[in-house]
Amino acid sequence: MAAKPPAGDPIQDAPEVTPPQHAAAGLPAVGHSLRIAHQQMGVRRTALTLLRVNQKDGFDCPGCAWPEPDKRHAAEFCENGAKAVAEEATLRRVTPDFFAAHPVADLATRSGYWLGQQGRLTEPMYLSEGAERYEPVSWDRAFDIIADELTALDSPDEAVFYTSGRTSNEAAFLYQLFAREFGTNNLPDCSNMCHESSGSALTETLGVGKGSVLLEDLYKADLIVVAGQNPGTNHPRMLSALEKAKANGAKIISINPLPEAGLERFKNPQNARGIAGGGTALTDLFLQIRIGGDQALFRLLNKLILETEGATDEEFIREHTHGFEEFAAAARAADWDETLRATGLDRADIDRALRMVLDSKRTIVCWAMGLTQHKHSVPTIREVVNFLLLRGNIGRPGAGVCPVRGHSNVQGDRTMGIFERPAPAFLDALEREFGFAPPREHGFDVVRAIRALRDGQAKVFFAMGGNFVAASPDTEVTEDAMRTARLTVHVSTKLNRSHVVTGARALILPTLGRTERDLQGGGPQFVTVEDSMGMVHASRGRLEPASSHLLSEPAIVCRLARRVLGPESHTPWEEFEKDYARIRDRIAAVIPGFEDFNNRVSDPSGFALPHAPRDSRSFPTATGKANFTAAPIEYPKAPEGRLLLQTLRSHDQYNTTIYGLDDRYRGIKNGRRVVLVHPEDAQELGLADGAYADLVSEWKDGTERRATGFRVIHYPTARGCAASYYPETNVLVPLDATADTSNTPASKSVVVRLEQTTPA
Ligand SMILES: Nc1nc2c(c(=O)[nH]1)N[C@H]1C(S)=C(S)[C@@H](COP(=O)(O)OP(=O)(O)OC[C@H]3O[C@@H](n4cnc5c(=O)[nH]c(N)nc54)[C@H](O)[C@@H]3O)O[C@H]1N2
Ligand SMILES: Nc1nc2c(c(=O)[nH]1)N[C@H]1C(S)=C(S)[C@@H](COP(=O)(O)OP(=O)(O)OC[C@H]3O[C@@H](n4cnc5c(=O)[nH]c(N)nc54)[C@H](O)[C@@H]3O)O[C@H]1N2
Ligand code: SF4
Ligand SMILES: [Mo]
Repeated sequence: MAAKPPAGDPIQDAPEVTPPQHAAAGLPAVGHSLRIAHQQMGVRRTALTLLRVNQKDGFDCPGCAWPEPDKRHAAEFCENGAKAVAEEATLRRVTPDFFAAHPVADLATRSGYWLGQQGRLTEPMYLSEGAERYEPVSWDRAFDIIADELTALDSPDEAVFYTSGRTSNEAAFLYQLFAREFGTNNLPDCSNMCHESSGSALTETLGVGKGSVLLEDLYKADLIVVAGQNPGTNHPRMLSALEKAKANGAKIISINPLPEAGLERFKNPQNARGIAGGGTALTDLFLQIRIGGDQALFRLLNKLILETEGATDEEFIREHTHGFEEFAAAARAADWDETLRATGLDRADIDRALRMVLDSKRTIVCWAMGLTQHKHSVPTIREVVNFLLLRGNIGRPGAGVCPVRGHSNVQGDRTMGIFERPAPAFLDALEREFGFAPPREHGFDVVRAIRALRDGQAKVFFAMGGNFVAASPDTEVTEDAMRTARLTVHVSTKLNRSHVVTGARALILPTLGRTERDLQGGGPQFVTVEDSMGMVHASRGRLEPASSHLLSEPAIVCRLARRVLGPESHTPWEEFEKDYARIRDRIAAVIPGFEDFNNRVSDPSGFALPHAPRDSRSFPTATGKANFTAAPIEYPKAPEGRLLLQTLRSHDQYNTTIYGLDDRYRGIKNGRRVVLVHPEDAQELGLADGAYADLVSEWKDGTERRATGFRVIHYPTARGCAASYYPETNVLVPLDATADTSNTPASKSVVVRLEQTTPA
């Protein structure tokens, strides 16, 4: 198995390297984002659009799920938010002429970057069986084609309905309702590849699979631990929150194999100190951990807390928790030597961290993909929970768990029922409200959906957004699996790889983006989203839609449902399409926390969803308490001569959407096929800075996977570790390499060997 850069692509990957930076944002960031925006949408549209991002009467930034502060700046967006908006509000168009000029076989040789650069999709397109090109198709005919394939299935469980995380609450609610009325819980989503490990660990230990802190809590914390997250790139406005927390006296520990510029120092473009001065140093203590060493680190810290007189919150533990004794026994057995091996840290660093932990009365732990995408991610996050429970850091101001979400509405989609393993109470509520019997059997998550396609158990693949084949692991296996489908359908804004690796027949259904006006029979509509901290608010697009042929996501689901389900469905799909307030009425009736939804969402600041551990220190778990847990310590080990590779994001991409070929903070320009290796590891492997190598992943069943032609960059990562960009390296992640319990692909700890080659 080998993956090369696509042939025939005019975009050349030729990495240039300068030293990594030590600070994020500031004026260059704003200048850079405006340049990208101007290229895509011109000066006037740029100004009009960017002024509306995250404003109370504007649209929710499609960039990430970081919450907006209540007092908003006129320019309440960050560099990467501006890029996300420009990507969507671009004036470039992909028309039927484009598809006439480019057979699918040609498009399949293009890079994801090139495909995305072609612009917005404008008309529904159909690839009929055996055809070489997509051709325009009417919406009615498109729904007929889908209905024909769906009704021909032997069982509704042969269909898979994927969701990416930009879909609004309204569209997501309708989509899961449609899938369940059709008869399946096959509702995998990007969360399966993202924060599923957080959801699994938090549901089991705290009873709610979401973060327990609000923005104000960050401002009140004494200590904020940022583990496995690169906010300078992926949640840029989190840096403003960290800056404010520091001004209020907080200390910050960052735990990361890479020294990420944004966590070192922040030059806030929105204040004088950031513009003229040196900015704010954010991190007080940097723990440069080996990949996958976090569980061992938190376990040892827990042991040290237990060994410190008076350091635990005994009353909280007694009143609110379960399983303390068993956990404490495991923690006391934690071993210094093993911890130092697992983490690569030295004793002095851990002692320093302990002092900061003990000095803090209010501690928050924030994390993202560096904690969730390993085989042992669920026990790792459970150990973080143990760490917080020990000192009573759950359910009080300035303290708690803060899994920082990715896609702008990924958390909301879950709340709306996009989940392959829905809770019985949720299904009961659907049944009561809509008068049908929803399927009770669990459906496929992402990895199981790929296996089901591969093995012929799934035949229709429908995606509400996203780029399934590029985002999923084991690219070649996934692409082959997709090709076995009878029909693949993508509701999309932009062209991507998933449109060119298709089933026997394929449809592209173009849809409105966040920035665009959504006019329906009942007048102008808005949608709602939920951010990473459980705040729900409205989002209203204002731009003229990219094409007059676009349908909104709710409209697509409503028309599809009417066509597929016919008169047997008693759901008022037509009414829902006309007036989204009617959808919100039903959400209010089904989902706890949304009572009086239409009324409450008219408050421009939105409203907070209830969170029992945060609000009242009550824990809806099986034991009725917060659960301490005790799992064996695990950490990934690479055999002699091998490295642990993490697959991560550059500064110029949004998941599989590539904005450009630079990774400014890491000092890399004009190329993405790079692998960052510690200079001493590189030396031991005989790889000079600038050498070229293939990355070969070695899986325990003896299979190998290869990605070719990477430039080796000597870089100050932790020893024994390497880093390279996703999605180019997804080919290296075996489909079976997943996290225990959550089944999330373990894309942050891939064992690789580097084979030197000559440059292409
Ligand atoms: N601009 C931009 N914004 C985005 C996205 C984007 O692609 N571009 N994607 C969005 C999405 S969907 C998500 S989920 C988030 C992702 O946000 P992040 O999780 O910040 O994204 P990654 O680039 O995967 O970075 C993982 C970080 O974890 C570190 N890390 C890797 N392995 C380990 C480990 O074992 N332990 C520790 N302690 N650290 C480790 C890496 O060095 C890196 O700093 O961002 C969202 N926001
Ligand atoms: N190796 C490796 N793999 C990973 C990760 C990793 O760190 N390493 N990260 C994982 C994570 S955290 C995630 S979240 C997944 C992401 O997986 P996905 O969410 O499937 O991928 P995206 O790249 O975000 O999807 C981009 C596409 O979404 C479409 N789109 C954009 N906006 C809209 C919209 O408003 N509506 C609709 N209908 N479509 C829209 C566009 O057509 C665009 O091409 O990837 C995962 N895969
Ligand atoms: S932090 Fe995230 S939501 Fe906020 S402006 Fe930046 S990309 Fe958009
Ligand atoms: Mo994500």
